Amino acid sequence: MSFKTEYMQDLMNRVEKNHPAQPEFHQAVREVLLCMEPVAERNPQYVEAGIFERIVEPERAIIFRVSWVDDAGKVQVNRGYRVQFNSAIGPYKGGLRLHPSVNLGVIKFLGFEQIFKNSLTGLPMGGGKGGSDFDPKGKSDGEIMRFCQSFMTELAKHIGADTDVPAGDIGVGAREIGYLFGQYKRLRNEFTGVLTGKGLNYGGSLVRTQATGYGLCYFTQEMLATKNDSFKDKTVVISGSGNVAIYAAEKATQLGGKVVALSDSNGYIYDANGIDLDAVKEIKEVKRLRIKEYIANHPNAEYHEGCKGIWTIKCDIALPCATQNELDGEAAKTLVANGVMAVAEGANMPSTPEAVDTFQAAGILFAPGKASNAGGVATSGLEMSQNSMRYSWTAEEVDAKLQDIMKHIHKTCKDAATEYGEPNNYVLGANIGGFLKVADAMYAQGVAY
Ligand code: NDP
Ligand code: 2IT
Repeated sequence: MSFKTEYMQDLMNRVEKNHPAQPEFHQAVREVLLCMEPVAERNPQYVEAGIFERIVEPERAIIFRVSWVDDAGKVQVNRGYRVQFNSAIGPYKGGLRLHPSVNLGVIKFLGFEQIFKNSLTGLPMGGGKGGSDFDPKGKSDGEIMRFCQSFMTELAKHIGADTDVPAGDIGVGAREIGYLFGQYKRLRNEFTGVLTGKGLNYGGSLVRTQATGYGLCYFTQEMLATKNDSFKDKTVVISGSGNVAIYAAEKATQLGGKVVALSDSNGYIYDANGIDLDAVKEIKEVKRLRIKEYIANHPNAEYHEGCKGIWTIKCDIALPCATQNELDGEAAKTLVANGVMAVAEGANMPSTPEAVDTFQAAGILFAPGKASNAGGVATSGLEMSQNSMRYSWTAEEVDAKLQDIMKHIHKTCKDAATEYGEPNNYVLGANIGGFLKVADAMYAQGVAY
């Protein structure tokens, strides 16, 4: 796809020039700006107010040294980031990622996506993201704790329950949120909802752990319903085996699907009988081991080295839930040739632009992550509400709200896509549906931000 207007092409050129060597950020911006051409045409006030130029520039990006002492007594240094991208509709909100591949461009792409995702939830949350190139793999609990405490010692200066509310992402789950929260409380002498994904006995919300995966399946269910179909008796392939993948597998199974494959960055497992999810939870959540361990107690299952091969498995529904650009054009062609009917992104930007083009050209249902994985941050928003009220909803109450939100996001995408003449284009619908609320808020608030 290429730009039709000089205005958007010029803006894209400027983004590439002003943010050099940040390919993931360019990719995320390009996808959104391509969808913005008809919006700019119908809304000249956005062009006049420079909304497009402003929305691609983070309000603030903080980069800091994180030094910590490892178990051998050696000083280690990592780099920490928090990109506070857009606060037009609420406090900055978005996760923290701990992975060696993290750099400023990756955090900017994630923070940019988060603006539109958070807007789609209908809740008052701006967009932000953070993290570090720290690699949690193979680290002891003590090392993780000392890293998180050092990271928070700087981050605490920039966040707050009404300013910026981080949460988990790759490499950050309940354990890390606990250490981060403890350090924030120690530094500020304040018990507030400054992080989400907290433990249930200190301000966490029921269903937050499950929310991204469950929400992904609720969104997929809505898409399938437009074709009078459902998860029932469908073969499902899910990449990753972390928080999002595990709870996507749980809900897909509850809705009648059969999940036959999961992966990690080393390889994938295939179990034609359907994955034994209790075994996966034990391996990944309790023991923190590799997915390969699954075959030790499941003799009928197969393990294959390399994570990309998972897309060669024949399936009806594919849910990429690992990381960005994990599903390329070639994998998309194989999925389509094998008869896939729906692809919904649990990860952020897991499909390359070539893969998205392939799915759309084939006319299959395709849900972009900023719509289909929004259940996680939506439930973070519900955690913030409960913290403000100093009250907790039951699991049934939270789950019902999550289902409503995912239905609402689906409708917002569908309505925006229809209004702009491409009713089946969820990428267009999600970008426009997410953009309008933020753009109107920016417009109303004047030019400074
Ligand atoms: P986890 O850390 O719990 O799990 C990540 C999974 O993805 C692991 O199986 C990991 O394998 C795999 N993975 C990570 N990096 C790579 C890579 N470079 N290549 C192949 N596999 C990789 O993270 P989450 O489940 O929380 O996050 C998964 C995705 O979902 C991310 O894109 C995240 O941004 C997105 N997301 C998360 C939300 C949340 O609430 N947690 C909300 C919305 C989106 P390995 O162990 O080998 O690294
Ligand atoms: O990508 C995401 O939406 C997340 N990692 C969750 C963010 C949050 O604030 O719950």
